[in-house]
This record gives sequence, C-alpha cells and structure tokens, in this order.
Amino acid sequence: MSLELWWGSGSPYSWRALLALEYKRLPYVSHQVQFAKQEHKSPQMLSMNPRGRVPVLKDGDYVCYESLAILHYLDRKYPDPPLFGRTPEEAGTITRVISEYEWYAEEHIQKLIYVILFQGIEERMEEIERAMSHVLSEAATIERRLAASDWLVGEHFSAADIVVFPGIQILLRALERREAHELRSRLLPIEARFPAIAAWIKRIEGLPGYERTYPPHWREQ
Ligand SMILES: N[C@@H](CCC(=O)N[C@@H](CS)C(=O)NCC(=O)O)C(=O)O
Repeated sequence: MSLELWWGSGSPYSWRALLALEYKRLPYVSHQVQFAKQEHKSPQMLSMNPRGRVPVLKDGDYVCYESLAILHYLDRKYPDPPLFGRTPEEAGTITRVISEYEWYAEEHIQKLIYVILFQGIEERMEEIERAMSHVLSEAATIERRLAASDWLVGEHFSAADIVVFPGIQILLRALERREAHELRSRLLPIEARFPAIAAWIKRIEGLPGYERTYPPHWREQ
C-alpha cells in the first residue's frame, strides 16, 4: 500500500480526506500544497486533477479527487472501521445527511465565510441575512440530531461527521474575526447557543490523529 494525499491548509475538503485517513489509521505520505504559490496548479497536480483542486489521493496507480469520492474509495478499499455505516440503513442515512448538508447548508456557510473574509459585511447585509437564516435553521437541525446521539448518524463517527465538521469549524473561525463582530452573537458562544454541536466538536477534537488534520496555518495566526 502506498497512499499519498495532496491537500491544502484551511481547505474544508482537504480536511475531510485527512480526517478519513487518520480515522482509519492508514499510513500515508502527506503533501501539503501552498495555495499562495499556486502549487495546486502545477503540471503534476493538473495531471492528477485537471480542475487543479485539492484534495487529491493517490493509492499506487489509482488517483482519486473530489473529497466525497475519496471517502467512498477509502471505505471500499479499507473497510475497517467503516465510514458509511455497518448496515444498508446506516449507509442510506449517512448519505442522506451528507446530501442534506451539501444541498441546504454548505452554500450558505460558504457565503458567510466568503463575505466575512473577502468582501466586507456592511454592503452585503441582505445577502448575509438570507445566508444566516439558512445557517441557523440547518444548525438547529444538526443540534437536534446531536442532542439525541454522540454522532450525526448512529453510534459511531462516520462520513457524515467528516463532511459536516470542517465547514462548521471554518465558519466558527471566520466569526472570530473582528469584521464579524455583529454576526457573532447569532451563533456564538457555541457552547450556549448550540451545546450539542459544541460537545460534538470536542469529541472530534479528541479522536486519535485529529491534531495531524488541524490546518497548520491556523496555529500560526
Ligand atoms: N468538490 C471538491 C472541492 C475541492 C475544492 O474546491 N478545493 C479548493 C480548496 S477548499 C481548491 O483546491 N481550490 C483551488 C482553486 O479553486 O484554485 C471536493 O469536494 O474535493
């Protein structure tokens, strides 16, 4: 086995792949690409992923990109512990929760992050309000799930947790920015507003190997 992963610091999609590799305790060669140097657009990267995006996984001669495809590949190839459940019903529910997140939450989370980090909040209050109302409603759904169970689906950490966690972490980090002070109180402090999500974050942070998945540039700032 010779697994290699190309990933970028702070990329939620890369974080998914890292979490999956660590959870499965698979040894891998880690290649961090520097976005600022456009390393993800190098000829080598483009030959593996013509879209020039990370994560990219290589396993021997097989190359896989798109984070969800990487999770599926790893689970079929290295099934224990499973990411997509132990029964057909769990697999169905995990895939449903992922799909719900991607359809109803992700776009709005990304909107908030993008406005806070790159566009400026003042001129975009209407867009922000719209995105925030979707995020609050989806966060309430996630909170209800996690109030009933330690993990998003069933008794075990799964691909559903892996897909949702990085987006939430990146949003929480963006909300800490000075520019986001007016938005912050809508979601923070997370322990008070969404206690079950806060406890779930702590649970994931306690998983073996988690520290190796944490975006390295976040430690520096
Ligand atoms: N749908 C892809 C998204 C991958 C993606 O957009 N990665 C970003 C980093 S978060 C990237 O590589 N961006 C570089 C670019 O667009 O030039 C996945 O799930 O892997």
